[in-house]
Amino acid sequence: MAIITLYTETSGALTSAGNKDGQEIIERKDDLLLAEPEVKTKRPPFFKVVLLNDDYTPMDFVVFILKDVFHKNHEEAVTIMMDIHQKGEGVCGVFTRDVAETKAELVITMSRRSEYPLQCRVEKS
Ligand code: TYC
Repeated sequence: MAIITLYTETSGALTSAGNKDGQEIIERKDDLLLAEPEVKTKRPPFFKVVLLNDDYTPMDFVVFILKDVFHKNHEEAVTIMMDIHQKGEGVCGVFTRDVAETKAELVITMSRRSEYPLQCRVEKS
């Protein structure tokens, strides 16, 4: 009898198996004589939010954004802002796709409301 094993957890607790006729059998994992199937887990992709330098957005506003949107403390925010100011761009944080996109939108909305041209982009990490 061929048993197709479908592991639902890796802890050695109850697992579910089925025989050829499709009947479900519940066995303990350590009672099975079958080879361990590979359990592949995948990490979610991460995305960087990159802030770009410009000549018009005040430094204080960028520091405010870094604190408010990216939860940096004052020192971190000043360091990141100065880094962007000197190098042209810099990473504010790494997030899952939805979080990165929401933060980037927030940066743009807040900047435009204050009539600053601050730009940012989201890029795969
Ligand atoms: N270059 C700006 C200035 O001199 C400051 C600035 C820093 C602007 C970082 C944007 O992402 C930025 N006022």
